[in-house]
Amino acid sequence: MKLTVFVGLLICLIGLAQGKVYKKCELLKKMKNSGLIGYYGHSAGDWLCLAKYESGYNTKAINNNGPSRDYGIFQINSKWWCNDGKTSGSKNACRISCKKFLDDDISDDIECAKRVVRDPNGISAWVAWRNHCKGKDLSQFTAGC
Ligand SMILES: [Ca+2]
Repeated sequence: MKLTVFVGLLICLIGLAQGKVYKKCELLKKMKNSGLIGYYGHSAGDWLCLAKYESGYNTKAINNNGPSRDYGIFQINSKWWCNDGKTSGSKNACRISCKKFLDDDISDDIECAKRVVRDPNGISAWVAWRNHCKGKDLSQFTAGC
């Protein structure tokens, strides 16, 4: 019985180390401290709305698109930005393993998101931003923080 509890605890701890679901205000604070808010003119509302609709603030989110996959809180794509070892013709523009976008430290995710918005498409690279955030009142995303 004791062993079962121990193994259960261990699995929980491994789970915590591997990823997390951010609270809105915690994510906002991290984004502010990393210089993402205001970067290339994009607001806190833009980034929180984007992350909400892309991943539900979950760093463990993965979506398989067939030829490529989207990883982490910003759903960064393996065709263009990161290397997952199974996407043919990956550009890996952020020069990073996609696995790094699934852990609970989002510093590297934020650096890659900055790289994405420096491209001509800017924040429109994210379909969820275009569909759910663009031109909308985003004040609910920062309310209470
Ligand atoms: Ca990371």
